[in-house]
Amino acid sequence: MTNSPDVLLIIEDRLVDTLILTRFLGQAGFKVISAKSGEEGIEIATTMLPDLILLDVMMPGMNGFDVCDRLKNKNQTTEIPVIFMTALTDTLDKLRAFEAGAADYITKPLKHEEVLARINAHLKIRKLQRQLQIQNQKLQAEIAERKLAEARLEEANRELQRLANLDGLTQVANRRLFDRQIEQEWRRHLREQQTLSIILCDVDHFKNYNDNYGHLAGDSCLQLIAKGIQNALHRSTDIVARYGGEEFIVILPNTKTEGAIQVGEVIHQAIEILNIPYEHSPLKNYVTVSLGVASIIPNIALNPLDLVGTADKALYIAKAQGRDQVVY
Ligand code: GH3
Ligand code: MG
Ligand code: MG
Ligand code: MG
Ligand code: MG
Repeated sequence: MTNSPDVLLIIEDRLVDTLILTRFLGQAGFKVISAKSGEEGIEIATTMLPDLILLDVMMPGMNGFDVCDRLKNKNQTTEIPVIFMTALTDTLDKLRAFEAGAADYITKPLKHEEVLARINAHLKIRKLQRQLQIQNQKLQAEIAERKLAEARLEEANRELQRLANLDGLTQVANRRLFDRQIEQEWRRHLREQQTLSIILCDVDHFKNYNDNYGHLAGDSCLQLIAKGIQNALHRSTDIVARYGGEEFIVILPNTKTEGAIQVGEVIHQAIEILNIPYEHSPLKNYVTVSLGVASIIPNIALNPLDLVGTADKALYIAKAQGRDQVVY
């Protein structure tokens, strides 16, 4: 807030009226500028942006109504309060003034105290309006900022959620997500009486691999295998998860036994094709996996653990039969 005086613009064709009013308002503490025609008034109003305009109605050239109309239609001047001053007292004229956007209307001969009171009233209203506008702008900015912060938080939460469901080493789903997904798929397959299949995939002689190549190489090997399994899956609904140390598990929704065995073979081959060197392997000279496949149409007497148990038994048999194979 500045302490500079409010600026009043008088638009009036009669010089003597302007002089008297200017003198009085100047003594009242205002800075007064004036124009002697509507055209000049519009120009001064647009460049000086006064705080309030006192506008005569009857002038040669543009009359006051048209001047007010024009000021109200200009962005820069639309909010400056305009008080009409005229000898006209007809109600229709007053209505026309307000239609043109006048803030107020004073009839001539002017009573100075009344002019002063009305000017002060309208300046006060204008100031309050400005404060409201500023507060409103601040509020809008705050709302926008808060919305942005909320969106960022949501995004961060989603990312956190995503990370909470991913295995840190291999970037496939972790056990937590698997447990949730298998429950969900189980219920859906129970409702729809469809076949749900899973595949357990365990790296052969991996302890020995770690012992030979070191734990870091073992980690890299697990990353490659996770990728290999993921790339071997072609349905977007299939999910691979890290089930435990060097064990992965695949959920195959709506997949019958033959299909699941086929996917098992594809994974088996995909890992073979990776050809991860394993010189000391008791089996081949590259890393191999054993896979146990299980399928079921869920019923209420069983639960997902039964399905995992069946796959685990198949995997055990695959190991017992010499590893590097798929068993149903
Ligand atoms: P099998 O053919 O019977 O599966 O033999 P195996 O050696 O693979 O089985 P075992 O369960 O005896 O050993 C699994 C090994 O996997 C033990 C552990 O050192 C290794 N392992 C488990 N998790 C990780 C891991 O995150 N990183 C690495 N590098 N090794 C892991
Ligand atoms: Mg006049
Ligand atoms: Mg006049
Ligand atoms: Mg194992
Ligand atoms: Mg193993």
